[in-house]
Amino acid sequence: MNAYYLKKAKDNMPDCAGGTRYSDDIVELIADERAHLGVGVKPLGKNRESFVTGDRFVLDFGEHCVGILSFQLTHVQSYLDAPVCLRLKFGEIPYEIDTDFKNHRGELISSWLSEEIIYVDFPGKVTLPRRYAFRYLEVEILKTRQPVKLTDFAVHKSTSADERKMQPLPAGTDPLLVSIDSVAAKTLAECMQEVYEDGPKRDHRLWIGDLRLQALTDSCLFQNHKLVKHCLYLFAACQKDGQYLPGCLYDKPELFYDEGMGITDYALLYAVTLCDYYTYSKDMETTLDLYPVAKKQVELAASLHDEKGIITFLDGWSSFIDWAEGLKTTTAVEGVYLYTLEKMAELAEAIGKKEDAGEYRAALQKTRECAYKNLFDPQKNTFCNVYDNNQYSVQAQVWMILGGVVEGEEAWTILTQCLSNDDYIQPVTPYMHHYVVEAMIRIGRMEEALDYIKNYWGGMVQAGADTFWEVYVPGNPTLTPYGNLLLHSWCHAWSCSPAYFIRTYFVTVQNSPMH
Ligand code: RAM
Repeated sequence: MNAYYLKKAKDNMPDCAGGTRYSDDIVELIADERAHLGVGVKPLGKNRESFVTGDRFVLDFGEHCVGILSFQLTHVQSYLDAPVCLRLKFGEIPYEIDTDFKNHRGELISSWLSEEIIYVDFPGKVTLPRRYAFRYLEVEILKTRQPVKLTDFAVHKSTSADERKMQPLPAGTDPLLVSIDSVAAKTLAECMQEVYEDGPKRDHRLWIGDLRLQALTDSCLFQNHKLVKHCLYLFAACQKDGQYLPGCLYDKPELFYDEGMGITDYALLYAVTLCDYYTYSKDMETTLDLYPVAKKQVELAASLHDEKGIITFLDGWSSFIDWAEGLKTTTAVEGVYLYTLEKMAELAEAIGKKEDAGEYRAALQKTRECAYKNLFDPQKNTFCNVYDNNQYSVQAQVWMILGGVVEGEEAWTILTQCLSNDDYIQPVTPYMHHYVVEAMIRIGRMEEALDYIKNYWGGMVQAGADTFWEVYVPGNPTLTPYGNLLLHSWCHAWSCSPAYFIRTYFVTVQNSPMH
């Protein structure tokens, strides 16, 4: 680990705070066709206080919470002469409470599922040691010899977002946009802990792809530049000669990264995150400090281009782009490289690195030409090539547009012919949908971009989301990259970016950094 960068990361530890949320509101789970995955809730009023073996209830905290749970357990009449055994089950959405965790099958380990069986020896306040992400809590009294009183259920919440800094959208804004913006802001705030976690329920990890969208959106909402700085320094501390930065890292109990977690596009997006950081913070000192790390990512990618000028992958390194099954990614990753080059050219100019800026611009022009020549099929009028086994994908078209390989009307025709066309692999994650919107905005299709946001993120709002999900494919609610929906994160960082779009391009917000 690089000790200098690690110290800088530690010097910039964000503060986490958050109030306490109590609930004694109970709900019943009901079958509801309109609710996501067919499970909704019906309010049943206030909880009673006294329980015996076999009782069960579901509390609704009224909002997604990340924090520590506590409650009071006391006797009703006589002293509790034997331990009380409880089962506590946490759910971000009603479906998780409704589905037996024992039925879990899938690729991710089931220890991520939040369920505890606890034994309480003495009456008093019970505080659980772990942090949970949930809105619904199911409590089952598995064993008690005497009736027992359970009250004062509370979550002691945690976030590094200062929600007071968030400006409201002006009166008269389209209510759907207001809802999308507030769900996005909530999603981001919940994922803002000591790092930008990808999801507070699962992973709890700092991934570069998620970080890029979180930091960008945060700049328009809570402006926690210190958190961005902390995360950028953590990654810088992981820099190793001749290698990209790792795709993700763990910050607890101490900084660690997995050598096998190499994601080419994410390493490049580190540089993009630094460019964005400078745009919003104008923090020259940090930017200059981290610029060499960003530059290294670009240099390495440049050196890995083949004789035709197309990117190849470092041994043992993969790519991400999207969770779409079977997706081939060379074209898209080439687009990420070009997108990064353009941002780095702008950054280099802004911080007085004129020579670098010139080199980035020259590389940009040359590499765009190579990409058009070798990755575009003029007969089919689409990016389809041998590098990607002649596969058609929206992901490839979007990233070529973002890389500036095609522009204007030509780009728009390419984009419209691939969206909703079954011959093409379609985006799966809100992360990839972010880049579809960015591509539309890049070529000036503002109205279409706004409609896209309303349809896609608005679709989640209409299906009852109060935080945005990790995976969402309209019309295909059971699609899962993990073999099981129970392991999805229902408050996922990379889904928070519509607030960035809305506040940057579609609504004028007071004191916005961009207006
Ligand atoms: C999953 C998470 C995370 C993402 C990686 C690539 O583990 O969804 O957000 O960045 O995949």
